[in-house]
Amino acid sequence: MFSGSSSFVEGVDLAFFVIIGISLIFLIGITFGMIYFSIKYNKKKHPKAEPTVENTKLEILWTVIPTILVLFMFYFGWAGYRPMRTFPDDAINIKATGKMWAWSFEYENGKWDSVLYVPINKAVKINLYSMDVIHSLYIPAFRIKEDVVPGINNKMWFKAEKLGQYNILCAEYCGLRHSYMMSKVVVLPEAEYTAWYNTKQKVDLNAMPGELAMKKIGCVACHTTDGSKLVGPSYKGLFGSMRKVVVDGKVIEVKADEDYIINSIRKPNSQVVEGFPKAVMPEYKDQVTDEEIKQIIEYIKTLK
Ligand SMILES: [Cu+2]
Repeated sequence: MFSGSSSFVEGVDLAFFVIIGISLIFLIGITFGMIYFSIKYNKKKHPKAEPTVENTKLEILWTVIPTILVLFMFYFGWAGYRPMRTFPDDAINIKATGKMWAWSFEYENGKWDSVLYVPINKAVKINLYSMDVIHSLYIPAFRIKEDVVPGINNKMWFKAEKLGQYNILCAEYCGLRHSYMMSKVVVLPEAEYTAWYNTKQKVDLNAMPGELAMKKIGCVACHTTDGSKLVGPSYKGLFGSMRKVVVDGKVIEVKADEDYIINSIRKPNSQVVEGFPKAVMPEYKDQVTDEEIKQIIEYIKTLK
């Protein structure tokens, strides 16, 4: 009946239209019933009220009919939902990481991207991880949405059935730049996908390891390298500069040396740069290795 961009579209849309259809019948029925009764039992025609005390038949009827209707709607909802929770064994595994405020997708061969590339007509299983707060991976065109909760390894799967690009959104309010947490899923023909998968990670040869690490970790969702302000301060001219930071409510001046940068990654809220919101950045622990921090520092040094 419905054709869509994933194998779930039919079931979900059917449940949606069944529920909307039943609601619509009731809306029309109740509205006209109200009008009819208010004319029929008008005060002018019936000046004295005659209340009905008990009507067993009516009570049975208004218990049985809604029960059947609710079970009817439940059936369609369940039928549409069950395949989403039945994971096929031959699915491709992709790890999706949500963080404030970007998505990244990592493949079995270590390749990663901020855009989700998938082959057509092939089951794709997404393992969901959060680096900080609760996010929700939402692909409206595929009719799927799943919470991304720190400490809980949620998962979802889908089979894309139409080539093209579809939006990915975060559907759980996760802070200041929640609305910027968008990406795309690109559905490719199988051969094109395989070719993409097997080409080495496109690495900008001119880029320093620190720059690549920052892109992968997602630092650039909040910090720029060109001096412009996002949620957090820019990296431009950072290294070696004097910074006014708020420590325990007091503004002090510190030098942005290596320890300062390490501390800003590991314990960002112990020294927030004056004028920037407090407690926005999560503490990065095992999400960033010491080696990566070293690379990041080397890169920041070059941003004069
Ligand atoms: Cu989010």
